[in-house]
Amino acid sequence: MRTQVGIIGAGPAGLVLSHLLHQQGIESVVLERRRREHVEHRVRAGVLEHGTVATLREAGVGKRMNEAGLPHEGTELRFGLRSHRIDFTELTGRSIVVYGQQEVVKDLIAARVEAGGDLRFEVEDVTLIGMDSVRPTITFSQNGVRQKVRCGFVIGADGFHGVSRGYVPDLVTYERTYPFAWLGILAEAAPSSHELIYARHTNGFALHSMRSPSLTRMYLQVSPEEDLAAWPDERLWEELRIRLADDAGFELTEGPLLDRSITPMRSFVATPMQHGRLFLAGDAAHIVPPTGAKGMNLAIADVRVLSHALGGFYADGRTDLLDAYTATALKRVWRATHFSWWMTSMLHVVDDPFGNQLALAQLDYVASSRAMATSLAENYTGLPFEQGWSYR
Ligand code: RFL
Ligand code: PHB
Repeated sequence: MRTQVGIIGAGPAGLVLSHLLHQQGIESVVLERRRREHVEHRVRAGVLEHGTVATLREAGVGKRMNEAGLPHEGTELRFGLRSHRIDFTELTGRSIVVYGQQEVVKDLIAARVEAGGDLRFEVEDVTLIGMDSVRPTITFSQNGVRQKVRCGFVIGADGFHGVSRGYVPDLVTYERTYPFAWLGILAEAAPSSHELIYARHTNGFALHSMRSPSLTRMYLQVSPEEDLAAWPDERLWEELRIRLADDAGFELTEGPLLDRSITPMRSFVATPMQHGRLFLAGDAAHIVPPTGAKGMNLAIADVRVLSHALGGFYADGRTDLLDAYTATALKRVWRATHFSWWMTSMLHVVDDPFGNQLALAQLDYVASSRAMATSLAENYTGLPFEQGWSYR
């Protein structure tokens, strides 16, 4: 088999890239370890930045998002029983859309399948050969048969636990783990507020989010060693009621739980994001804690840069855009890494009285200063892109 771009991983990074390349007449093969049903049903991120929404619309995969996505023009910060609204639209002229990552993934898979794209699920033992040559090759097994794809370029979009990052020699990594995790639930219950609520309570952080007018997504700060079995439904609801309470009588709508999981929190950045003709994108190269809602947005921002650079290579033989990939992508990655770390530190309770007082002072400042609120809104809705995703 031959292809122009071999992509490992059918998460948001791999699928968006395959679609954007197709829009520019560049062919790709996507190799995914899991079943299609599995990747279409993983409950993960939910917030799409202004620029992510625009990218999906421009690329012709925004139809369902336009119909079912929930546009949000602000968010709430809650602490000391008081609510403070950050008005994104008033402060920045931009807004976000709440639309589940698995819906984005479904839309992209449907578009690739409809266009006759080569997507392969349930592949095993992906191995990369000759990444520093002009004919990098991927080998893999499918249904017990070993196969080979000769590529022009290979994209490692295989997430944090993928294999691609291991093929970049002399990788430098930067990492921070946090002394807490998020226990996330999906409930069949109408959202209790029109907007997301980021709450800091002395018991810990809580987030009220949603997926649709009948599905609520919520998170609780817990210990990284926490056992899900210690959280029967009644305890979960009780703790959510305590942490999300305000002085205006906030009431939480309850309903049956459809999903629950615990996610550890980590910041991680690997550089360079390229070795020869191998390029890393999304979680394969960097992870942020979910407090800033940046993970999926960064993955899509990376592949916008790659789509433009690969477009330049195939249209005009340019290599300068590809050579600049690490620097271009990391500029945004480090900004989002700082923002996610900052939101995380401000909203979580730690075993450090000094740290907790600083966090409260910071929250107070955001709630009372237009300049600080604008900074939060600008980062949350997403900084503008420096270039388009299409080379032409
Ligand atoms: P993904 O989505 O992890 O996709 C990588 C794909 O590669 C496949 N894969 C392989 N395929 C073939 N061969 C191999 N050797 C392979 N190894 C792995 C995997 O099966 C998978 O399908 O990475 P991508 O595309 O970079 O997208 C990144 C986003 O998924 C991620 O940043 C966000 O989901 C992070 N994240 C959140 N981000 C937010 O912005 N807001 C959130 O609320 C939020 N919640 C979350 C999250 C991530 C979670 N994880 C990782 C468990 C909640 C959870 C639970
Ligand atoms: C979500 O809806 O899953 C969500 C929203 C905002 C975040 C993190 C997760 O910061």
